[in-house]
Amino acid sequence: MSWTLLKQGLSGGEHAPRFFPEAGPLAPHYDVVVIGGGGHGLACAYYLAREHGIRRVAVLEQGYLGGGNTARNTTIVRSNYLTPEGVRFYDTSVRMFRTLSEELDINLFYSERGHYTLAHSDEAMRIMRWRAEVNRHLGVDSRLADRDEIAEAVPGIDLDCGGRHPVHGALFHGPGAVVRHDAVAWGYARAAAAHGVEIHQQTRVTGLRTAGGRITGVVTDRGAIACGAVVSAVAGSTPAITDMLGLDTPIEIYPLQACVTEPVKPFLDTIVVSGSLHVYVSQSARGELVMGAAVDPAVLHATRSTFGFVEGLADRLLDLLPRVGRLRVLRQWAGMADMTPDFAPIMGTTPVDGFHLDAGWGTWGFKATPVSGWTMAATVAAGRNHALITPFGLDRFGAFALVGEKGAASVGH
Ligand code: PYC
Repeated sequence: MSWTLLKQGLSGGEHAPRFFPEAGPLAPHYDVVVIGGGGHGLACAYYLAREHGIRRVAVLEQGYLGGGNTARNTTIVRSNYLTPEGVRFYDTSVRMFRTLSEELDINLFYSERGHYTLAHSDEAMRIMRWRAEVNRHLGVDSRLADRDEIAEAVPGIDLDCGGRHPVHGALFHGPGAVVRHDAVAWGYARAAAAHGVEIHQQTRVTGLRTAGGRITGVVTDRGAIACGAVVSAVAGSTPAITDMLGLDTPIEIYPLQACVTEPVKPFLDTIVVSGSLHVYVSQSARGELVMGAAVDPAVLHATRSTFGFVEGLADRLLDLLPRVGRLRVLRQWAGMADMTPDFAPIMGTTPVDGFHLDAGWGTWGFKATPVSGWTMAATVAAGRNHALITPFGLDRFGAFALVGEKGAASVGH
């Protein structure tokens, strides 16, 4: 038992200090209202206050802080995307993650351990080569790996996958990392609050007010507030918010499920992904295998997790890593992935003046947390999209200027 725990138990009422002050009543007016108290919303609020001096900011969270997709992902960070737009954007995120523990003064357990995306066919190898070349052209450390290297890096791997899907090679991405997801949200929350940001949990947005095509306020289940700008960073609840403005997006919501096993001694110190087997797996600092699959096959606005998911995942994982067959699954869960047709996010200004979207993250929102917060804050402050996010505007769908990122998905969809 830790000394702090013992001291608290015996002190009869001495509590650890709160991470951030409890927000009182809502103020009648804020400069910016951020809807969504996950990593993205909190990071945006933090950078608004710290980098742009915009401190009258309220973050509204319908549930508890970081309880949406921030807490429901598999903690992977990487920048080995397919398009130059995606690579530049996620590379900035990786760079920000590397120094985030110091910046937020909290140990995020950022652990850079390399990331193998396995290819089970010549066609898949071609995509890996393509990604490696785009990555390296933009200064990102990715390269092809052969079977011998994979066998050495992934103890116990069956490179023939039970004879069904032999591994031809892989894309190796050195900066691939894992990081404690809840700590990212809590770190941003504490730092934002220290700069004056108010964080209101258990506060549901029920309406948005506009006048003359401009956002003027937010209606909540705790009363209405006026504001100069709104950022919506609500992942699976995006359609519920955009419907309030009659704003059309091509987003569809699919559950994305994941699970962890009981902890075992460290044996896997890299991240392994197979798009063909629909599996990604890493080992956490606690020793658990953290695993996931593709999104569920049908649109659904729910976070229920299913036996069928674990059964299917285990079936495919055991082709790859037969030695983990005796491990028991401890927990499983689901997030709501807001998928776009081109697998790239929707970010920035919208046809409603002052209303900004940070959405469409599909299966890779967590890894974008720092860069999305930073670029969204800059966009709100400047009144125009930050250069890194201009390719991701909502208007790209009407203009047929898609950013085809499907080839960089960890798992097939
Ligand atoms: O894109 O790295 C990824 C990822 C992992 C799990 C879901 N998406």
